[in-house]
Amino acid sequence: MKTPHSISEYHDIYRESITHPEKFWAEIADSFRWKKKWDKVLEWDFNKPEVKWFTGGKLNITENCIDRHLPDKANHTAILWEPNDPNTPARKITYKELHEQVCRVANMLKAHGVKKGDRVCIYLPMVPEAAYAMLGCARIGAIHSVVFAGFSSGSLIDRINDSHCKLVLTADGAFRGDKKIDLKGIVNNAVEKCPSVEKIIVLERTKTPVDMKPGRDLWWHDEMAKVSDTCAAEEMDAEDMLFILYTSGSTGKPKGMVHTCGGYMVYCDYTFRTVFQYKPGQLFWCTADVGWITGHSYIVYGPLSAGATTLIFEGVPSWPDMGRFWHVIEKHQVNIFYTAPTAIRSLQTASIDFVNKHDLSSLQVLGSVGEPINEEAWHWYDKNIGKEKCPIVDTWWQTETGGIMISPIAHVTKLKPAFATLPLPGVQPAIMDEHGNIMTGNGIEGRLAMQFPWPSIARTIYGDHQRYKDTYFSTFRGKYFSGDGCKRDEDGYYRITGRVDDIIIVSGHNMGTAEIESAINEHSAVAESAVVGFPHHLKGQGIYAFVICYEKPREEEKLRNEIKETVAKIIGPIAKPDKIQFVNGLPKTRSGKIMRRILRKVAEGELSNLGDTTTLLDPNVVEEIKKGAH
Ligand code: 7RM
Repeated sequence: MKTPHSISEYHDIYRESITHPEKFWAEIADSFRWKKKWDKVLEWDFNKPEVKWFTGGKLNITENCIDRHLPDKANHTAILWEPNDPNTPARKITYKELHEQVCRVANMLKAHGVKKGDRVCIYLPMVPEAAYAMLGCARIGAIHSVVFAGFSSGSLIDRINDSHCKLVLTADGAFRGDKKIDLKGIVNNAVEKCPSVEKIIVLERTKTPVDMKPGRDLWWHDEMAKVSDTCAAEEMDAEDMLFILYTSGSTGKPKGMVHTCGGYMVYCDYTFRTVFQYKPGQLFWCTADVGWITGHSYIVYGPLSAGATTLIFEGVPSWPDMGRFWHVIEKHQVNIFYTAPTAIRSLQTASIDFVNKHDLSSLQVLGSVGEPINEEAWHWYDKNIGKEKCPIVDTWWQTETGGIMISPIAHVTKLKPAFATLPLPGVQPAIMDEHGNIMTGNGIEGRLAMQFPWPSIARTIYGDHQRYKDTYFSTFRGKYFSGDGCKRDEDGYYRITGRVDDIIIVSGHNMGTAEIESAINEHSAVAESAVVGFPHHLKGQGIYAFVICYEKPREEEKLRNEIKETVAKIIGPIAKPDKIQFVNGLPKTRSGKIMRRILRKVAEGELSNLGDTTTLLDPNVVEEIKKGAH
């Protein structure tokens, strides 16, 4: 096997993986169920850019995630579902039941005219049906575009229209702690502006009364009952699209990252087994939402491909109390727990009794993802949750990378708090200096790039290959640029220092500053705005907005609230600014570019050292901003 079990094995496998990458990945890919083997392992050119893995290979990912486990694992639990309300019984879905449900969804989609290559939007809460929906699309070769159910109708409209989704799978509502979210209402508002949508299939979850438009809207349970529970898996080319997932960009428009069938499957499965050292019979829980890449790769595709039991949690960490995660771990005897630093930091502020009243002895491996984990949170997680006996895998990766890239391997890599440590086999990072040269040696800091393709790299941005090229392949010639800053210490260990571009990571979610600015500007009182991140004790980064109004605001607090609500309506509540400062001008260069570097310093409270301000058009603007900072 290619999965290292000791650090010396890691070094051997790593060396082999970069000297003979094609041989390395071919041997891993060999263990999957292919309808036809590939002709060529890899064709690539980062200058074009173009990447293709396993060309000529034919497969269906659902056969690998479900059918191939059926002989032995038909009655094993594939999905363990823990509902929002702790008093509602959990549900176990076996691999056999998963097969039936996925086939039904596939047949239901077909019955409503969905064909291979069509796009289907999934806007569902964290219920097993969300996984059935994704896999049901994949079964027939339809391309899913999952939209996080916390996004508002504005975001939904942009995402549906960008990829012309034909059908939307949603629910009447969603439970989130003690709140109910009116999903169908949000979808109804959205689709008025989405001419491509022909049908909406609605899962009954909250039993909230909803408006159903005859001829367009259908109930999930009615449609599922009409179709058969078997469905042949469509033969897909390794390079056919599997899904589109939107991620924020540095312009207002989100980027539809495209992942393809073969490479994504191989990489998700391999990294899942390797990083977490998953053993048959273990229960794996990733707390992400399926609306993010982490949910795609490590709730659905990775664990199911490995034949694991994956826990899907509908609720929130803070309800009914701050001990919910720990309660779920004890209740179901979770073995591997994968969460985000933002969740750890917020749970860390609650009384330790919420942790200590639960037996967490089933835990064997802990994971972290989404943003740099600070040392304090790392130690709290290690001591209180892992009881100093569980390795913490700090996994660095991106929507664009499809799977984990730099991470410790559980029980193998010697850990260092707040370090993502070492590249996984097959991953070839480079740290670049400001002139675009590779920095060699250790004890260095620069920007993180990749020198060689890996199987699950996103192949393009849906409908905009030029933007894909500009964003990822133009900063450094012939290399993939991640957008992150990175250090390599004396031991050769990698530490990700955070974004170097206009993306901020709020509670582990990517937000484009431009996207938030354009939402703020929708408020009729606002003339212009500039958004930057600032260190936030719980969220990692918070959102700080500098806002210019047409007239001096009379009631500042009221206007702040209105602006926050505007943003919540257009993007979603997660994008609400934490701080809003009204200003008369923004620091701009002569060419009119906002000098975010200065705003960032102000937002961080570093007023005395703003760096070079000589290129400013009007230095007075900065003095005024400094006075009003909070
Ligand atoms: C998986 C995911 C990607 C961005 C990425 C980083 C940041 C993610 C870590 C991290 C430091 C980590 N996809 N990031 N994981 N930074 N250490 N372990 O989060 O597309 O939503 O975000 O998240 O800045 O570029 S994502």
